[in-house]
Amino acid sequence: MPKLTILRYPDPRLHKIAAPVATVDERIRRLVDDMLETMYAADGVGLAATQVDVHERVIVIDTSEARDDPRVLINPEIVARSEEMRVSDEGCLSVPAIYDKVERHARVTVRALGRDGQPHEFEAEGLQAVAVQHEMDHLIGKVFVEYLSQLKRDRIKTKMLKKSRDEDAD
Ligand code: GNR
Ligand code: NI
Repeated sequence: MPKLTILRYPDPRLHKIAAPVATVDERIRRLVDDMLETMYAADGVGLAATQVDVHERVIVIDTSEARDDPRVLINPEIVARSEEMRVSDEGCLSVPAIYDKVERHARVTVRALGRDGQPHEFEAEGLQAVAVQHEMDHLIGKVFVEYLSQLKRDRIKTKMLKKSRDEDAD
């Protein structure tokens, strides 16, 4: 079992703003490793520190088919975004079993520090571009359901609260 627990919507801690990482030290490297373990165990394509109740700007992503290409983004910044937008179905480990359409930039260029503390830059497209934007939203306290209508969001909230009550009863 991974050491970290993933917060579930509508937990208010999912709306906290993450602070920049001052130094990529042993504590941050340990967090990154624990987040990767948690992401792989949950079969996710990404995980933001916010989701494990750590409010610092750290993201892990792996959108590879073989699940063998971990990307670590510390203090990420989007330095360029395509004008072209794309709608795709999104899900979130913090909102299990809910999927809905969200519009995002089709391509984004990201600058971030890696696990080694060195800056790197890359262009993401397809699912990786979606994941980068989805994870960066988590760092500013935003969950994808906030792009949906108020009606859908209220329904999701009710469903999630009922589900956690049912689980508590087990
Ligand atoms: O695992 C995940 N899959 C996913 C699918 C479509 C769009 C976004 C995502 S991210 C999600 C993992 C997660 O919740 N990261 O915050
Ligand atoms: Ni998510």
